[in-house]
Amino acid sequence: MSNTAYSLAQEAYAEQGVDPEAALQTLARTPLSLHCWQGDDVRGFEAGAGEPGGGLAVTGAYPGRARTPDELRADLDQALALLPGRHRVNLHASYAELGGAKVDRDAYEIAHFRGWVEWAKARGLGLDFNPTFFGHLLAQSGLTLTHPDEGVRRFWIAHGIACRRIAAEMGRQLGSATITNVWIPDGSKDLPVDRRGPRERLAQSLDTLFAEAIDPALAIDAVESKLFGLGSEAYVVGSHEFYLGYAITRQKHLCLDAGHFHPTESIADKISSVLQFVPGLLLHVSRGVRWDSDHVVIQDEATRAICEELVRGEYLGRTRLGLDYFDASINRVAAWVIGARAALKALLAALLEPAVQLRELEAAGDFTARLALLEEARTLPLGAIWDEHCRRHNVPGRMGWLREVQRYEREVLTRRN
Ligand code: RNT
Ligand code: ZN
Repeated sequence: MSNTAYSLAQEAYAEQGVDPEAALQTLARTPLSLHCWQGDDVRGFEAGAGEPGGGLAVTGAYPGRARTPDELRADLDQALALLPGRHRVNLHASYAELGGAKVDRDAYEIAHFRGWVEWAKARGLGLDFNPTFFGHLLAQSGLTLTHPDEGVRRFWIAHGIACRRIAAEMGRQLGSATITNVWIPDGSKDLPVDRRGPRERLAQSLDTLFAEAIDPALAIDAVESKLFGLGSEAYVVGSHEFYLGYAITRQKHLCLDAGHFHPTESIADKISSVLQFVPGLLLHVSRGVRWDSDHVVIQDEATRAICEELVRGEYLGRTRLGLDYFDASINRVAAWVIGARAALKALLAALLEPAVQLRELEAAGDFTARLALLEEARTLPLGAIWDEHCRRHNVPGRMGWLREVQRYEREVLTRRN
């Protein structure tokens, strides 16, 4: 039955000059980096771990939050089993397994991530990484790399340096370059008088943090901006302009988080601009809703537009796609799967665009037909191609995945409380 649907869909796409087989090949080669922090409400596993702080607030009280690394890995296994293709997992330093050792973040080592690396290696997964500049005594003021106290700044710089070394070692052991993303919460709730000092300190801190050269085959660096956060409504030191300038002058990857701009501003339009000047992009695919930047990704206009730009500009090779959201009001494993499948479907839709025809129409100045075809393409049978993709990768199609999550909830998640 599904094969019939697939061949009919193939015909429909062929009529528009599109080859679904080529689209499926590209889709299968494109990994998403699954953010570990959806599974435990951004808490991590350090001693005394609790609410994340840093302006990150997780709402909802759905049962089943992962409380240990083993639980989180089991939940990730369950989510990954429901995604077609081979993906990656994105860790924060706060997910270190310290085994009771009294070691602070400035001294973390690869040994503290051995459990994660072995788990990833056994599954052929790549890992990505983030220093954690929140949820710590020395981040309680809301300032880290920009703190006026040099000692505090030095602690956070040392943390960043430690994390880059860990990331490189992860990349070496797994045979796939880790992307290390620096995001800091630093900012001010109310109108600051000095906007310059913190930004000067941030540039200096970052230069020290990044001073050590690391083989890009092992690890690459990204920097992530934000417009405002809870508690940093009036001023965020690491703004878009700051990091755009920083990434260009230091040739770092720029991380664009879809929820970190004005509500009507799309990161899709930024891609072809910034890629003129930075070596590569990290995308935090997320969904902003009013003041929250981290709702579960869906196939909305913004997500589709991002994928269209990546495909149209042939930028997939220079882009790392990561998810970044946290929702504790629904089943957390389902939240991963819904967001990841939505992102993959949006990418598939972009790969199935009648690109040749659209470009011809545009070149000919026929903007009437261009708009008409863009609209027509939206109702081409994407679902049948997606179902075939799931079938080939042995994962449940349509709503079949939800039954798996519901079983997992009954058998595993509800027993955690
Ligand atoms: C915060 C940033 C950042 C975090 C994660 C946990 O606004 O988006 O990427 O969500 O590092
Ligand atoms: Zn982000």
